[in-house]
Amino acid sequence: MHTTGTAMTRRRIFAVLSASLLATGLAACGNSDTGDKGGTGSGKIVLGFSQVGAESGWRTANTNSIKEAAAAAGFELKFDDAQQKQENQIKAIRNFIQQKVDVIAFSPVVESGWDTVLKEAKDAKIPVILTDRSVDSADKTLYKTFIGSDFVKEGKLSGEWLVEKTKSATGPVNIVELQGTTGSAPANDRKKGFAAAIAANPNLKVIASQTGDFTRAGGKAVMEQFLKANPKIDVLFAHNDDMGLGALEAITAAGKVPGKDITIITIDAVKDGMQALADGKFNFIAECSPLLGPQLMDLVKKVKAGETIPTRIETQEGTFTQEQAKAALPTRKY
Ligand code: GZL
Repeated sequence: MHTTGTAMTRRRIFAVLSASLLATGLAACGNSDTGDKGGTGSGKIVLGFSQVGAESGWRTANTNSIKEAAAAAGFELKFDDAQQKQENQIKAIRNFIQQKVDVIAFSPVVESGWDTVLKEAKDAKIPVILTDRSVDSADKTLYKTFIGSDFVKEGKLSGEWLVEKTKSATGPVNIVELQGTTGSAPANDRKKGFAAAIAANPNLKVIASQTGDFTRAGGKAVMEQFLKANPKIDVLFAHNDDMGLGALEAITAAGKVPGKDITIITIDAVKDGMQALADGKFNFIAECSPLLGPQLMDLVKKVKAGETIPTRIETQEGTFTQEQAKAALPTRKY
């Protein structure tokens, strides 16, 4: 077919234009693909996670849940262990901002001192999700949501069980308390809930209360001091299983029988704690689930997609007596 010069020129122009439009389109798609999925160009959603540390069995189970769920979701996970130091978490969050991750999630080791770095994340248009522990920032726009437990309720359930157990006691019931990390939401709120639950019973007295920093070593060292300073201790309330497990060593070394001479109440319900409960060394545990990974990844997807999510998501948890621990142990996931 004979094509005139003008028609030929028009065809060539059309061909060149189409090719350049196609190339631009692909590049735009490629850029938006990289741009949408964080600055790493991996093509995946990039999640920056700052973890408190590795202080307890609960924390280990929580870390495993997050890593496994991120892998299952096909996310690129940038994971940082802050060794229980707030300055390390702030550094990690700033690194995530520089790396242009898609979403930042973290468990704040303490409640205060986060506004500046969270404002930096907000200015960088990187959404933040709080997991496990919360912050006391007045500005609720600094994070998208909190997912975790109701720590006040955990303390309240612990206190209510003790009130019921000691209702026929006539004399004073001396309680010692191993607090979690000073300034952390679980330590503040569990203490608050427990104190409120026993307040109406003047014979229930907290005669000593000190932090064991959620670790076994801390629980053992502080319990040794409690035992030296207080000849009559009837109850130990430990803010987590690990401090209770550390205290067991001190109690036994002092020639006392845990679970009998001293009633022991803890929080978490990790496997070692549940074993101590089933063995009669602990008397009651209020559960605090570390298995937040799958829910967190679902929230990351929704936040990345710009969907609206609830501002607070609480995990469902129970409590365990010695008999219930024996029944539950074989199927415990953590
Ligand atoms: C509670 C969590 C606490 C656990 C401890 O959600 O932050 O920190 O109770 C852990 O075992 O160390």
